[in-house]
Amino acid sequence: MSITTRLVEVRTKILKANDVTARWLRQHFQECGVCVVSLVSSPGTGKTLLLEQTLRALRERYRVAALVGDLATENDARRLARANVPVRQIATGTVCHLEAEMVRQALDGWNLHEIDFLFIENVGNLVCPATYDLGEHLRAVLFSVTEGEDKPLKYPTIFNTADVAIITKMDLAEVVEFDLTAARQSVESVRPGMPILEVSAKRGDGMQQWLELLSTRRQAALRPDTEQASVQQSAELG
Ligand SMILES: Nc1nc2c(ncn2[C@@H]2O[C@H](COP(=O)(O)OP(=O)(O)O)[C@@H](O)[C@H]2O)c(=O)[nH]1
Ligand SMILES: [Mg+2]
Repeated sequence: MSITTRLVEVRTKILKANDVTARWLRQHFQECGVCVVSLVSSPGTGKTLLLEQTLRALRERYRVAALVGDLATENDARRLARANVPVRQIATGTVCHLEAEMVRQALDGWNLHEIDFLFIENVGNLVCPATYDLGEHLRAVLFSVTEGEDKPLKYPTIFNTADVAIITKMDLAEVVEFDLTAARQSVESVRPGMPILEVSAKRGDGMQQWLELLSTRRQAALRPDTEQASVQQSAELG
């Protein structure tokens, strides 16, 4: 057996193990009535700032918490903790994405029945997180006006695994001559019909639409018939 063949086999096994844990997490989240939302983007796109503003806005109506992944430091967890909600950092070391097992371990000791929304900020990377299901109900992929309109064309896989695209830093759009039409077309060509939000977490643009989308998705995700369907699907798969 060649080295290449063995590497592929190991990777397949890891992905399969991740899917099993992700399926368990999804069912557990459903049973506890917690809606789980993950954010993924390149480093510096604005995940943490958007999350901080989101936590501040939602905590008036919902019980919210967050997990945040980075290779090193607790910086983002400290920033998010300013919203006065439970936050935990996952330091991945050399790993360029979060895995379902890391999420499972990070939740140890938290009573998920007491949380309405759990947010997960993934490690800044548009490649590796694409193939790792975290059991989330909603995956948001972000790209900022300073990164170029063709990000979706360059990284189609992550856009294909996400449920909503968020264009961030809209307050800078004019100064960097961002072509919004081209950016929207990039998303549309990779993932026709995908909802696209235009947001500036700094100035507040688009925050209302984002918060409304979260509430609507939470209701849909946790409807009893969805729960039933998910349990049934697990039984069939299991
Ligand atoms: N002008 C502007 N800057 C932003 C916005 N969102 C984030 N930033 C800045 O971009 C930098 C990276 O943001 P951060 O939230 O840490 O990105 P992350 O690496 O994706 O978590 C920080 O300096 C933020 O203040 C925005 O909407 N507008
Ligand atoms: Mg961050």
